[in-house]
Amino acid sequence: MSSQLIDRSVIDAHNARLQRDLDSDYAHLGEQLARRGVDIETVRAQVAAFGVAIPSWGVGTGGTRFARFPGQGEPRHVFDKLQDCGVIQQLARATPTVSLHIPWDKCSDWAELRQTATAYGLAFDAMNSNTFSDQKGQAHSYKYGSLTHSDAATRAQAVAHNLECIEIGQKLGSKALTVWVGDGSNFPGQQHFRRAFDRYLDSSAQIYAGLPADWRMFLEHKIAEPAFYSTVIQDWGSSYLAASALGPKAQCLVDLGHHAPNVNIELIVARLIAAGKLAGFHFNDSKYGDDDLDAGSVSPYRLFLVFNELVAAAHEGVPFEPAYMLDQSHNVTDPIESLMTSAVQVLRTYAQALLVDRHALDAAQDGNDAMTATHLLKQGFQTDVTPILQRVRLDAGGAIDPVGAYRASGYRQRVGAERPAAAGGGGGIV
Ligand code: AOS
Ligand code: ZN
Ligand code: ZN
Repeated sequence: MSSQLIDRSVIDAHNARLQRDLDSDYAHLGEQLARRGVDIETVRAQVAAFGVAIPSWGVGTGGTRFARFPGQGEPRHVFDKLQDCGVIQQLARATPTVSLHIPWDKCSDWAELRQTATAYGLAFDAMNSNTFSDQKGQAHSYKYGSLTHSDAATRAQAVAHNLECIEIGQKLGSKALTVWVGDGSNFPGQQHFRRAFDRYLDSSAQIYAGLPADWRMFLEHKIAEPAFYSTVIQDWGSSYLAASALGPKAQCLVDLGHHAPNVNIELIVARLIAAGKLAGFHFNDSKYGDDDLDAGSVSPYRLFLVFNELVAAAHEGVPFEPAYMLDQSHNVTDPIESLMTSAVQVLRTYAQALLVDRHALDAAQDGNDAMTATHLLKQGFQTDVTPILQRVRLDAGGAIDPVGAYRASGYRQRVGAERPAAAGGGGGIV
């Protein structure tokens, strides 16, 4: 099985060429940080302990509402997807878990899937249900909604599907269920807002009742799409109301692309942390809407400001345990390259946020010194932490330059020959 992944000798040869430069860059950065009172080894250990999950659907080409242009060697089923995730983890060492989507990732032997994951050094993150599209042979259509549908039998079917996702997740060692529903309306007057929300609460309470004791339920809000006039769980307000009504195991998941333009997402994150309701994140980037561009590719400072809230809360000892996942749609890149790059970007941003002098920031805030406060954030954001990231990968057995090593390995060409062109799992809605 491991022969399917990247050969150790390819990674070693690649690292051997880069290690001298890394050593000198790392030493130099260590000196710079020491002058600021920051111990590079402490930062390195924190970054090494950080992981972000890969969505199984991310390793296929996403596509849009208009078209999907499959790439070479697209994964044909969940085992292929897992193999690609194994490569991402092998080289970038930042993504120890995979998040599955049911029914896209259904298979006939969950025990075998779990064993395969373990062999690749992977475990399973949150399970994702799908009641936003109809599956073959399904009795009731989700055209007019799922958990909030006006018809009780359709709601019951959607509840049963979520309970099945929990059941599968238990076989895989998952500990959370993420529920995103696109339910809503396309015309003013089409839907009774309060009744639809009540139906959501009623249906999700039935799912919540099926959660094992050590599981959490992540409610993912999204402002619009596929419903373009109104969405039932459209923002963190509705999500928070629902999570509060359900109970302590229900929390609010923040997908960075799911807000109105210019919304202050880091402020939402701070509110959810304060309320004990932050489930975690779907990282991606956007320019216009739920674009699902690669994390930090357009607005890296916005991502930094989110991490600044997380690091501040951790520094202050606030109890919280966010789940981190990428949720991107790759249309013009090799998904493996995008996912490695985005995982590294997430770690980079975390490292930058760790560099902020929290005590100096507290003092600047208390003293109303806006210029110093904002300078302290910029100082962290503008630090090139690349040597720390490279070192963390090298120490964990990964590649100093994951994309370079991946290209040198010829993995894509190899799976291109092994996997005949197929439609691929996972659609254009991410
Ligand atoms: C949809 O816009 C969301 O981002 C969800 O997370 C969705 O379930 C996932 O992207 C799979 O389509
Ligand atoms: Zn998402
Ligand atoms: Zn989305």
